[in-house]
Amino acid sequence: MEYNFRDIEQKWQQKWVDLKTYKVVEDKNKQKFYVLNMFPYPSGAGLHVGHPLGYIASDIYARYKRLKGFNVLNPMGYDAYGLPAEQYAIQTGQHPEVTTKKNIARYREQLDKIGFSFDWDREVRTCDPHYYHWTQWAFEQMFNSYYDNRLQKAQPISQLVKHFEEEGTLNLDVAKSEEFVFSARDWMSMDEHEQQEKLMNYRIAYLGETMVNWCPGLGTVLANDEVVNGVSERGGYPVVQKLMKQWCLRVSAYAQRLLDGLEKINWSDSIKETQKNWIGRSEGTEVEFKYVTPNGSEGQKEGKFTIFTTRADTMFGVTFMVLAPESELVKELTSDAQKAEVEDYLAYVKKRTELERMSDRKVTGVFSGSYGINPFTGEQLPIYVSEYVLAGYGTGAIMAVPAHDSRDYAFAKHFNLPIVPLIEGADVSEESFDAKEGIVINSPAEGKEAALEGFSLNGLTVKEAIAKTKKFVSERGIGRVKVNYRLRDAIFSRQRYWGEPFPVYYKKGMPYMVPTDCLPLELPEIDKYEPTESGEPPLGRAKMWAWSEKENKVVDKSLVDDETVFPLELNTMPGFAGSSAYYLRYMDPHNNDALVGREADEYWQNVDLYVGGTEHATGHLIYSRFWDKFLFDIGCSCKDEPYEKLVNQGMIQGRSNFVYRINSDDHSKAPVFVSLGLKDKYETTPIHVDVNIVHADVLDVEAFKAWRPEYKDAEFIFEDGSKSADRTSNESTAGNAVYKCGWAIEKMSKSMFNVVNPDDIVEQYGADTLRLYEMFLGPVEASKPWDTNGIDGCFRFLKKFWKLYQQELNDEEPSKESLKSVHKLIKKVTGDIEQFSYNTAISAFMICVNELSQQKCANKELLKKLVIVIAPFAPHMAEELWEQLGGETKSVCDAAWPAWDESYLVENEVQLTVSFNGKARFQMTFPADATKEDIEKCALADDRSKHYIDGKTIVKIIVVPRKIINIVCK
Ligand code: ANZ
Repeated sequence: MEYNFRDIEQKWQQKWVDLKTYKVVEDKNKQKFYVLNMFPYPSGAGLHVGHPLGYIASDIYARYKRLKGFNVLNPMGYDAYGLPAEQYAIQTGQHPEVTTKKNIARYREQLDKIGFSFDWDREVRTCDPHYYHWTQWAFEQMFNSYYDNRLQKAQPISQLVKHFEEEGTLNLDVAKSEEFVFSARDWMSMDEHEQQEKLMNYRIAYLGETMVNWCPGLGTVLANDEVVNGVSERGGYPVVQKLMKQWCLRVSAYAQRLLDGLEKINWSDSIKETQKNWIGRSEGTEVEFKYVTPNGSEGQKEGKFTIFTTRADTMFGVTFMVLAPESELVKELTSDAQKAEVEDYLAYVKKRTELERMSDRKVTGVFSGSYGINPFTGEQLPIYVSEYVLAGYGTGAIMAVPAHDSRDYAFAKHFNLPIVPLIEGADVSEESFDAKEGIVINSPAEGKEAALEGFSLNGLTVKEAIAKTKKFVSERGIGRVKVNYRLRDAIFSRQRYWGEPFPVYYKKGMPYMVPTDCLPLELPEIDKYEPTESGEPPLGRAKMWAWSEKENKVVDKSLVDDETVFPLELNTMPGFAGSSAYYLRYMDPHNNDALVGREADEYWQNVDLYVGGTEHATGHLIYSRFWDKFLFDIGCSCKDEPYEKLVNQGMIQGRSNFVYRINSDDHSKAPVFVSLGLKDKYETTPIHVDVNIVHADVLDVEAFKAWRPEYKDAEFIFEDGSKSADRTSNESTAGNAVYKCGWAIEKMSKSMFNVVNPDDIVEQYGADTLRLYEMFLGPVEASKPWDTNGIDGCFRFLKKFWKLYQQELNDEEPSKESLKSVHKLIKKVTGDIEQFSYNTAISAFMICVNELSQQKCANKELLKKLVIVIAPFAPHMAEELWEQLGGETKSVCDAAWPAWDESYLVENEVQLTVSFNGKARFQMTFPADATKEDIEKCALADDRSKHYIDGKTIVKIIVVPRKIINIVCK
């Protein structure tokens, strides 16, 4: 029988649906294994061959684990909220739900063709109210929680209220936005509004004033990467920094746990490193400095402020101080004389994004007019304001040590400020900036009217000096040890339509939660998807968008009376909201009472294998870990790390093809294209050509002419120099009379005409070939070009595999060689799958099938084992062969992964090198169990030996079986 992949694939895809082959239910008698792909955003362009790479890799693993007896959960769904659908809606008026549904249907169709083992009964869509019900619920839980630093755990806000009632802020060690001090009496005397305001400072989901990139032209906040050179990437509208009330998540409270958790999980070192840097733990010291302002309209002022330093040892090298422009101190410290200059500077900084401020090396700043006093030397230090100090990090104020910090150095040079090294006479150069372990301090500055009699760091190493200074400032009460994290709280509001609505309404500007039993709060209909004329987010257009406390339901906005009917929140949640806990929902997707039921959660626990791209290293993979830790704290998830093992698939790059158009000024003539080999003889312009009309780099000339109207009459100079113009149309393209294209590896993109659609590959070669080929391209983690030229090899292999079974099979004893071939393969493939080394496993299959064909192996049992082993890679073919062989189970998916028998793998022959007087001369093959005497006899009997002995006398023969033979002769 021919290998008819079309019939086979169609038949089994249908059977899998009918038999519910991939439906999975909790089964306590079986060990669970949870495989998860980062779910896709269903874009309008559909899948290209790069997308399924990770899905195929995880599908192979899922199928393998099932064959090994595990109960495997392998779900799929859609990250369905997102900007492209909304932008499209703005342009066309088409409801984003309509386009999203259409795109999902297309994705599903494409996915189905590839033969994945997804349990579609568990599908989730983030835009489905049954799904976002639980996103909203989790948000409410965060609103109703605070983070206890001592317990390192989220706690119900009611407990904090109790603490305030009993002790005020005394003995409180919790995560917060601002430092407040009040007594229990103070608390009790506050009205509800004030109390709520205070509580907001501690909630895990809180409404906070944060600096955002505000784009008035687009009416929305933009993310850092959407702003380029101070204007919006889309449209080029000006962007300003603006303090705005936004929903935020207190991710920073979890910084240490997010860091510690990395030790427990099996992720690549590079992703862990990226997350560590993102969290950015920094152990340093906070030191208090006094300040004095010059005599001005408010008289001379004095006060204190705190700086954060990781180099407390450099106290004697401080020559000036710097405040972040946003620091509240700026106003206080700006002298009358400097006022105008400072204000100009602040206006300039407002236009700069944080990213620009950090990456720009340009030195800018302004003197405030005031001075700080070094607590160690009593020296007066000018206080500057500069954008290189960030408001959101440390205390937003620094002591500057230009001899040891490169940014301080550049600043000092620019403003002509003193530079004082800690090592007397040391060369101040870029190299000395780093804290070198062994460096011994010998600071000339210590001699200066030292305010602290007897305190010296001279003679100490940097490390010792830091420790000594830390201890000293803590004891004197002028500072303390402080751990800082770069990780910021996440801004959680978007001025968008197509996202989860917040279950929040406002009473006198104070947010209240829609009761949990009224969730989900569904996204309302609106007429247009743009901001309102008054600049409100699109939800400002919704008519039915007010909350009635009395009726506990959404009512018409015109009914708002601020007594019982209140306005609802107009922002929606950002893209990462829906993807943060989706892995939990897959465990129990139809549960109407909980995000995940206890039983399901305890059975599935967490994801054993997570597959997705590295681009999510600091976004989704941080938010999701945070979200899960929070759910763990409130007892909703039983594991505090969501993803045990993470595999990052590489990118599939496109392989572009080019044709070379001969340059000509006469545009009335038909264009002429010259083949690759001859192109250097002309002046040409390379033009991208659709890779789908190129085969093995040879252009399908007729298809090319039909591709674009302007190429209708194109002429060609072929590789052998012949011309299309000289050829009659039905002449065959003999020899090298072909048009050869050039090629390059580039990003797979529509504009480069190098996008390959998996549907086309499936149509031409079948899904099994596509699956095999994607894995054969190279290691899963590596980025690699899509090169269709190799796909035929995989297709031929599958045909050869198929052919092995299209003969009379028997139950006769298989040959030793065949047993060895198959058992060797099982061992290799088992090991390779465990390592995700699928390309090497496929090579092993190819070798094995060649061997079995040569051996004319027809043993049914042996060939059956082979079918099971290939099933994860080529499931359709495996099912068909399994059926042909009369397999014991309805589907090969339920067979048992075969074990290999080491005894078949023992080598029965060995190759030895025969040496003469220590010189290796030739190789001989011996039975593995040959004795010393046998080897000696055979070696001497060989004709080649006679040649090397050449009449000399043999003095000694050294034989080490399986290792060497050395014949010594004189
Ligand atoms: C004196 C000093 C001397 C510093 C020296 C460094 C080198 P990490 O490791 O990232 O935590 N700094 C503190 N707050 C800052 C802010 N808001 N914006 C910009 N820079 C800030 O860096 C901590 C160091 O960065 C601190 O230690 C401070 O400069 C600066 F030879 O203090 B250092």
